[in-house]
Amino acid sequence: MKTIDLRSDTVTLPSDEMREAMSRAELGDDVFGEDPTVNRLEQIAAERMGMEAALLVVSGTMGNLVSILTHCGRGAEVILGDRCHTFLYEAGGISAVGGIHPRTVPNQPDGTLRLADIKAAIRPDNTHFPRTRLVCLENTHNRCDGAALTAEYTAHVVELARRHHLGVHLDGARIFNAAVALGVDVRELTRGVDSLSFCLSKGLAAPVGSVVCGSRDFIAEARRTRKVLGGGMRQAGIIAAAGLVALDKMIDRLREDHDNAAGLAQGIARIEGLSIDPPHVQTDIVYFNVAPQRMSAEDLAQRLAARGVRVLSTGPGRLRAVTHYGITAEDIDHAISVLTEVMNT
Ligand code: TLP
Repeated sequence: MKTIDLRSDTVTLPSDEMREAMSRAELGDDVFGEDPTVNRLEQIAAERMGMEAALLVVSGTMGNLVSILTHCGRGAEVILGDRCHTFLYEAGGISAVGGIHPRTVPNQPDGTLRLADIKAAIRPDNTHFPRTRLVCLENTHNRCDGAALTAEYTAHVVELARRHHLGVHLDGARIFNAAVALGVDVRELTRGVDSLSFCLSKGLAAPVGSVVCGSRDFIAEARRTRKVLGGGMRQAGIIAAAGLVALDKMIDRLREDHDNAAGLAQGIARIEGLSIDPPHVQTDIVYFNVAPQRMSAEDLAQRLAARGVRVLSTGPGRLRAVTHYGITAEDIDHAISVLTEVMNT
């Protein structure tokens, strides 16, 4: 039985071309700055993002942690969305490791933070308060149905942050999904932010790695932070080689994942007992609900898995399916028919 694994776009396996590139990669000791493949990846990533410099890190979690620690000292406060990945799913790293205080404001269903909410959360200068240093955005927004934040919205946040002398960090784990969905160059979505982290190992299908981008000075400092966290890697060109293929070959095809996600969402909307809101899926992430009187989300996920379709149960009555490299339109049709069968038995 073929397994159709829709739990996440992190389950992608590297393409043959990536494996080939990894086996042939020119290597050196990256802690000495001497791995030519890592250096090439960092240079190309920075150019792609319209930033001065870049730094390869192990994961998206490390990318956000390195960035936020580099922006903030202990006791500083970060404004971020209450549904963002850094707040929900990064093991409280900014507090645990950095002594940084998270100040959440509500994420709107489209993944944005209201400008008025950000403004109201900025602390006045008073010895009772932590000092606000940074605003974090997430694009696309994982828990907000994979919504893409527009360039206009990002520019408004950057402008507000500037006025208050705050930095802006962008968790761009899936920033290329946003660029493809909005039909813009990715630089439009990064313009003005002080740092961003994007992942090679999600929709772009590389086996390991994320990249932090920022100014030359910021990245020099971030390199030190990465070292503190034990993230200085040696012959990391092995993974950078796959990352270079990811940037060269895997971006344009994200459109296919978005089409498959839209097809899946349409199929789900037709199945009795399931519902989906909003019905319009913008990128590769599809959240949907199962009527509690029919079965629990865990139950549904288990019954699907027994038939070779894997999705994630993400809360009471709520599930997530993510399309990615290796999932075809036929797989989506099959997944819809399995879902229909499970809901009818
Ligand atoms: N997200 C994973 C899980 O951790 C939930 C997933 O399957 O979606 N930012 C965003 C927006 C993310 O979605 C993720 C991973 C990360 C950062 C962290 O990346 P990794 O897993 O590489 O540490």
